Amino acid sequence: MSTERTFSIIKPDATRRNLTGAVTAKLEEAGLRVVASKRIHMTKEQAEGFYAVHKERPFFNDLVTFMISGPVVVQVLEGENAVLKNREVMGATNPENADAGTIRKEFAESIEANSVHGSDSLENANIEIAYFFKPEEIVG
Ligand code: RTP
Ligand code: MG
Repeated sequence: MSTERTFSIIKPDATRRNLTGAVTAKLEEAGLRVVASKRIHMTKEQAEGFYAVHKERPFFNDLVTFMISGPVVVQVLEGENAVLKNREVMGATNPENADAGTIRKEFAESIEANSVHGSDSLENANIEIAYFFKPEEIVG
């Protein structure tokens, strides 16, 4: 077991429905600690850069449009095996396939408007954290 940091986004469908606290409670109940958090409205350029790995995918333009459709909350989460733990509490990308009790099962509206993003590896977590946060904004 090792203490890790991962990166999370509470997506526009969740902020629109005032679920910021409800989503964060799920993360905390899973043993993750919010060590940085800010509410932002991403620019198109920021969202395109963040999702650059998906730029050849058919859903890329829709995803960027969705991610800039309202404010999001970007967070750094800390805990034992934080990357995997966060993926588990998020649930499957498509809420129809998500396990009971997961964030996406309880809150997601669709495969796109699925309430949360979470880093899929420790390497990507470090890249994504650095994309949105300065080191001094993270307080462990
Ligand atoms: P995320 O990156 O947001 O944590 O989600 P993920 O790993 O479970 O899903 P990924 O395959 O990385 O896709 C990124 C986000 O793109 C949207 N998406 N739309 N319309 C579609 O078929 C489709 N597929 C994916 C979702 O918002 C997904 O979370
Ligand atoms: Mg992903």
